Amino acid sequence: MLLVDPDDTTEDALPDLAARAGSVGVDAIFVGGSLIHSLELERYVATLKRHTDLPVIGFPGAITQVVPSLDALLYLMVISGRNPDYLIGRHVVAAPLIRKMGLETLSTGYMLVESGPLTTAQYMVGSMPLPRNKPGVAAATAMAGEMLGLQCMYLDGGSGAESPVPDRMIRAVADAVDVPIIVGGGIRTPETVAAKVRAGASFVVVGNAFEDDGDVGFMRAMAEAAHGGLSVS
Ligand code: 1GP
Repeated sequence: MLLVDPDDTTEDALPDLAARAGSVGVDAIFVGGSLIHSLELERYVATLKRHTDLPVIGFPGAITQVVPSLDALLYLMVISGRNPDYLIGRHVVAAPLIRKMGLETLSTGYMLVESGPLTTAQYMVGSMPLPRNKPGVAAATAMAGEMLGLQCMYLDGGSGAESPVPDRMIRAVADAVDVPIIVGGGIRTPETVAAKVRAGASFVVVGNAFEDDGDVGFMRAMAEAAHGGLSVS
């Protein structure tokens, strides 16, 4: 998955980025961020959609990022945290809007994982991330999320994380639940992508690394690693 943050990628850059994503084997495009200053998100997503056949999925850090031109929306419940606002409060506010827009929701157990210095996402949700050396806690959290009916789990070190989610934690979660597992945050090399997939990730999300290096060869190597084209011993 390619993550596009509208504050970091301008609307002018979207046609080229969408073309590259489509040609290298990206599976879907996530749009969102913890803090977005753009006032034109609806137009931004519509522009992106005009230039790609890939699904464009909202990854909202706030209700203002829920726009009708999205194909679907990650309906994120921050189950790593204990902040009721991110467990149910914002969902109540957003639900009538989402229904009115006719947006498909993908209910997601969002788990922020300790990854080095505090990330924006960790700070914004106002709750502690999962300790990175406690895979058992992550597994129990994912189990609870699955029992509550969540459709997928997202283990996230946060944008620009110093250290990605540990493989051992991904494996523990993959052993504990049957739903797909999305992994992101601080993933910058094909080797790391391959390791996350081998540990049990169904999808790997990359944002910062593609902002820093949008070279088509690099993007292709990352996509191929996600699809099993790179084995890591
Ligand atoms: C952040 O998982 C995403 O929520 C992607 O992180 O920008 O560090 O790739 P990066």
